[in-house]
Amino acid sequence: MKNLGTFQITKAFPLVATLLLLTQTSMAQTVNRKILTEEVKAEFRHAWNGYKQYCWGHDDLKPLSKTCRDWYGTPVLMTAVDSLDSLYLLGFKKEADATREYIAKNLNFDKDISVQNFEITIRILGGLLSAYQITNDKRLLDLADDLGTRLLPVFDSPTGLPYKYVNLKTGKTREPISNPAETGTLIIEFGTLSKLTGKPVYYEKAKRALVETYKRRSPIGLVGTNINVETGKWTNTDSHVSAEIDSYYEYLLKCSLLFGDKECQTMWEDSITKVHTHLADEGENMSRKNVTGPVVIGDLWYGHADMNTGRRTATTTGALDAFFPGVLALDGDLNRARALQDSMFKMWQAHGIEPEVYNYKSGKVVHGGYPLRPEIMESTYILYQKTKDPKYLAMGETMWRDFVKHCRTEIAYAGLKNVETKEKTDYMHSFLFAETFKYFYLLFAPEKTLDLNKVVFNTEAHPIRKTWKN
Ligand code: DMJ
Repeated sequence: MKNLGTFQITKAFPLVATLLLLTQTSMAQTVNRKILTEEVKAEFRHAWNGYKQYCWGHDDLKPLSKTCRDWYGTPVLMTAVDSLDSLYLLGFKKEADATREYIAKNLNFDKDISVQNFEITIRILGGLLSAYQITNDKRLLDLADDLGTRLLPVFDSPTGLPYKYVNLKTGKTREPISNPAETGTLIIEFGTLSKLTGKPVYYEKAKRALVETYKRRSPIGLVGTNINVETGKWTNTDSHVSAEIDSYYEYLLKCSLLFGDKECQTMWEDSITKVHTHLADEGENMSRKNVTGPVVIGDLWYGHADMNTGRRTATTTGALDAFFPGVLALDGDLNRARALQDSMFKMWQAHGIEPEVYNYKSGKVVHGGYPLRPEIMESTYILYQKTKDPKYLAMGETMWRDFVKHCRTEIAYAGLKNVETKEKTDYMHSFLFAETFKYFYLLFAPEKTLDLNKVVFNTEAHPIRKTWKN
């Protein structure tokens, strides 16, 4: 019995495992990356043209009614900013330059609107910083600096944990009930802003929020779903790696990768151990004891448990949870990453597209929406980069074909109301351009397109490069 590390498979399955690998490899040999790369570009262009034709100057396109949505009644150019670095990456330089010009001339944060700090940070602050690093256009950094200053009042709570909303003009904050994803997914953007402007305040405030979240972990090392930023007390003790917690874990790791922050590394290492101990759910094909080769078969899922007792509260996962194999792979835990990715792909294949919430024990869809989420493509891309196993290209191709088949509309792309009926919903999130198309593209595009070792993606897939010394 050979130990391959943290995750293992039973001896009873070597033949099955080999056959599985051979099937996947031969499937993968037929993947034509060049054609797929061109297809992704063409579909990106199709959706972008739809957005431009109907909603240029507005935040988002509603692709069925061909109308527009501005998140706060007045535009903050959500889709334009979120898409900018993707436009450059996919090679649409002329379009990207024109969009950049439009943003530089029209984006203005001096508005009497109360915005959600998390969403504005990951989509707009992250988008501006990434595009600045690509273009060196100082106007983008100035916009980011102005936005960062206007967001800073969120941290003025008794605990240093950020309020959910802040008024960009008055600095008035609201909504003290937050969650680890919103209190702990800020350090990549605010930290980068500090490094690029030389103003330490951004890093310090976001880092404190991350640490204050971690400090409130339970005695068994888990965090809950909701926390009051004024009292520092948990208002919902359900623990998981899904909505409202997910990217807190992602940023503990990425903070250490991008900034070399040792405290972040320690917090990540401690937290991930507790997640494996209390949240992992291993199916009957999975064993921690026996191992025969590099192929992991069987089930690994991460469910819900009470943060204080570790008692299992739900056996649900979903589209958002699919970021987790990618994070594990980034951390070098390839055995767990591979096993979990296989599980997530099973969830996708159950209906030819993944649901928002899925019960992995019963195989039932709990919430059937699919708002064009990118997490499973992100993990597929990272796993392919880390393993070069062609099975991930084949996986990506299957998902790409399903995605186009079910989500394409006459003028753009639409999320699904229900993955079982495939009925569409009248919305196209900006993360379609920022993330979903980008990860598909990066999976299939030539290896030299982007070196994963040289960038850290924020949770909205905006690549950040460490261009500073320390
Ligand atoms: C994105 O805005 C980000 O990836 C965030 O971390 C989670 N939700 C969406 C995509 O699903």
